[in-house]
Amino acid sequence: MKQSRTFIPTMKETPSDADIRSHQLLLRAGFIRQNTAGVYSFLPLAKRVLTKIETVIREEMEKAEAVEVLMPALQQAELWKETGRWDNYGSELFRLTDRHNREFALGPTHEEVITSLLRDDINSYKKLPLTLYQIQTKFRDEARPRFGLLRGREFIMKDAYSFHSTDESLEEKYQQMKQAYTNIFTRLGLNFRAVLADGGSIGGTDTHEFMALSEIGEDTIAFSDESSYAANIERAEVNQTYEKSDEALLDMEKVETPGQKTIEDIVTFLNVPVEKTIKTLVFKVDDEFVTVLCRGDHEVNDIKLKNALDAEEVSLATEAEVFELLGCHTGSVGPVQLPVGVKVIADHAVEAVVNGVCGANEDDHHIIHVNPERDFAVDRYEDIRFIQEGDPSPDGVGTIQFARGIELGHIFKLGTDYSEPMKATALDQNGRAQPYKMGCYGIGVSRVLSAVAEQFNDENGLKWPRHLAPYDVHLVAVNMKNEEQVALADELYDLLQSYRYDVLYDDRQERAGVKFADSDLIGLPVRITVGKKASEGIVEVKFRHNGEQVEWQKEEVTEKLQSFFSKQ
Ligand code: 9G3
Repeated sequence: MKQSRTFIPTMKETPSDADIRSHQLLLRAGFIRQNTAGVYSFLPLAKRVLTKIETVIREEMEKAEAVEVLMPALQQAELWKETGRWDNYGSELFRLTDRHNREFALGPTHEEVITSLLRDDINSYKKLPLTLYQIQTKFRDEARPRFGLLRGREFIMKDAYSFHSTDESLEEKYQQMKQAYTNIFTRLGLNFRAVLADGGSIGGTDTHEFMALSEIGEDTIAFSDESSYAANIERAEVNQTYEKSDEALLDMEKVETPGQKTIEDIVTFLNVPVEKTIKTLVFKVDDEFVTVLCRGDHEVNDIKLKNALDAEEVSLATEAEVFELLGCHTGSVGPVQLPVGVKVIADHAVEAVVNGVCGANEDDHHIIHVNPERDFAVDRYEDIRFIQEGDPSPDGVGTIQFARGIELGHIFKLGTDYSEPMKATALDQNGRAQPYKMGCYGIGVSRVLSAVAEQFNDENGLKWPRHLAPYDVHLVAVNMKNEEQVALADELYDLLQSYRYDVLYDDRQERAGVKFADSDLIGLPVRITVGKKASEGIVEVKFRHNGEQVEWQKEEVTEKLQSFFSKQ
């Protein structure tokens, strides 16, 4: 493609509202433009990369026996009312009405649509399993769109849905999709991990996330330094036994701790090890207050708490609610002599505390020598703390480290969560109507583009992996007024295209410096420059991945390019 004929609006300056490298570079290199918050246009170079990413995804979906469809973005509200999601999704769901005042959602995902599509036709186990997927635009009114394509309000997703008459068939498809995702992210050249994303029970297969490792990732991954264990920190389970000291139990005693609020204050003021302190938090769980205990050096994981209590809604009680309930401020709350009926949930580590310290439910006072069971009752001990770096890996092999990740893919077992309420059933061998067992499998395609850009760049710009680059070769004619240079550049342009290379030919009337800077910014794998030595039939070649520069005779260009690209 001649650069004078395409649209690549490069920018010298870094836009002020782009705060991560990939977002800055995709803007500066003329790949994307923002229309409004969280809404982007993909310009020609980005569109070509998207197409290559999608090709890898389609090939792997084909191998996983998934068939492509394209579903509408306009989804009638009735479908979402069948599953109850019309009401339990709030402002994140884009809603609109048509000319007849009928309600619609702009699709954030397609469980309802695909299930309603199949229930009209798939009514026998003989027609299952079936796996359908699409690559389509999704809409989610994110409260804080940011990081460019990483968290947009309109984005491209590959979403697949599988339908089964047995759990075994679903499990088989789930493993097949997990392998397909591993193949996809490997072929895309991304540094990624498949992590447990739910329950975290080792070997549990209810859901996995595929994370690209990146410092700017919003998710934290807990992984073992010696085994393949990896889990989203929200879900990583703690599997640890705590040593209970055999020191004699001392008498409980209330002490004055004027102005001491935090665990650190108490550790210093009372000169006690943090492992002997008990942190007490009051949570509102659905519509009741629950007191939650963890050791002072740990943090309560509200996702685990929610799962342990099988609650819909879990949030920290406000200062006012705490004062109303206990007559003191949050820094003085403790588990001793709570009002009757207030449940106490404690993390396992609390059970091993001996002669500990906790709040006295009285401002500026704490209790020392407090012992669980003797001095306060615990309704349930649960794993409700965040795992920490240095903890033993839950699978018993190695120690936990943290890494930050960008979630690129997420696969789920849905069971009958959608087919049941939507009465989507198939007759089983005994002629009984059973709701489909379903799985769903997503990849953030536009997010993948951003993750690749985030992983492949340097101080001069983007550095696309060869098989994802928008073009294979950047052909640059230095001076378009020099007939010899233009002649040789034109000749090479035709020759390379006849060898089926995708060539971006910089034929613009621009200074050489501008052309080279743009070329480094855009980041194609190879730049062939036709300049002063055109009269000798010599071109300069620069490889973007390592900056190496060489000179080739024009006659050897195709053969040497071939050997470069064959080193995939
Ligand atoms: C909504 C809105 C946002 C949402 C959802 C629904 C996330 C929603 C979860 C999924 C699960 C999988 C199939 C492809 C892979 C992901 N955000 N999710 O259901 F109404 Cl506004 O989308 N769906």
